[in-house]
Formats: sequence, C-alpha cells, structure tokens
Amino acid sequence: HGVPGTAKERTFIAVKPDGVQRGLVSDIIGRFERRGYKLVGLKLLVPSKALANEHYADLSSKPFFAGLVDYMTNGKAPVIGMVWEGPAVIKQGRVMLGATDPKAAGPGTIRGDYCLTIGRNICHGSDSAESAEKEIGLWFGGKGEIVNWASNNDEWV
Ligand code: RTP
Repeated sequence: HGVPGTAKERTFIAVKPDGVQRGLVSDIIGRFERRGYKLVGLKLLVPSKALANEHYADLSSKPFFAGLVDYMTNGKAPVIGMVWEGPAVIKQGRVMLGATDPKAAGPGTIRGDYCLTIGRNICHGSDSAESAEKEIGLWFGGKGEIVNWASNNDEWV
C-alpha cells in the first residue's frame, strides 16, 4: 500500500463526469503516465450518493453541496477513479490539476488548459496524505483492485 514521502506514495485522482463527457480521460491519464507516475488502480462508475456524500463530507455544510453530489452521481456521465503512485504524487497531482477554481489555474495545468467554471472543474485530486488514504479506501475496496507492479519507469539507465 501507499507510503507517503516515498516512491510508493499514492493519491486518488478522478475524472469527474464533465471531463468524461468532454473526452478528456485519455489526456488526463496521459499526463500522469508521461510524467512517470504509475497507474495502480482504475475504474469507471456512477458513484452512489453514499459514496459522493462521504467523499465530500468536509463540504456538507456548503451551499453548493447538494448540487455537487448530484453532478457526481446523476449518471449523465460516469466518473473515472484512479490511484496513481510515485514520488510526491499527492502534491504534484494537485499541481498538475491546477487551482480548484479554474479561473485561477495556470496554463499547462489540466484545469488551466480546459475549463473556466469551479462547479465543472473536470477532475479531482487528494489534497493530503490523510485525504489520499481515506479516498483510496473509499473508492477502491475490492480485492485485487489495486495492483503492485514493476514499471519500466521505476529505474532508468
Ligand atoms: P477537489 O477536491 O475537487 O480537487 O477540489 P478542492 O479540494 O481543491 O476544493 P474543495 O473546496 O474541496 O471543493 C471540492 C469541489 O467542490 C466543487 N465546488 N463547487 N462554489 C462552488 O460552486 C464550488 N466550490 C467548490 C468543485 O467541484 C470542487 O472541486
């Protein structure tokens, strides 16, 4: 399992329904692959309300909470859930996503390149080691859903 602060650090990254609808799944996966991170978990699903409520539990008192959960769970498009592994992947994953509000996201980031609206910001990434552990456990429970494997990026000549 993931060990924060090492090459085995892991984070949970999701492509939200608008990102899937817009055909951005391969771009987002490609950015993490090309950076050298290792994909160790991947699934496509329409999350249950219970899952979305738990995932966003910290935001339950916010005025946008009900709309956020509906957007994630209404099934108009699914979510891609992923676990990525590698050095500093929690922090760097957030850097690659760009600022939560896309209006503040820099060019070259996923949000900075593809969106403008905070409520439709395409992607999610765990914001700390604690969140990563919680979210990976929430989205990936089944046996064999996360795979340890040796990538040819683990060691270069
Ligand atoms: P994320 O987890 O999705 O990467 O975003 P975050 O932690 O940087 O930001 P957070 O404040 O936890 O917000 C989570 C998600 O809630 C939606 N949101 N909508 N004013 C709004 O309508 C509003 N504010 C936040 C976004 O989808 C945001 O990513």
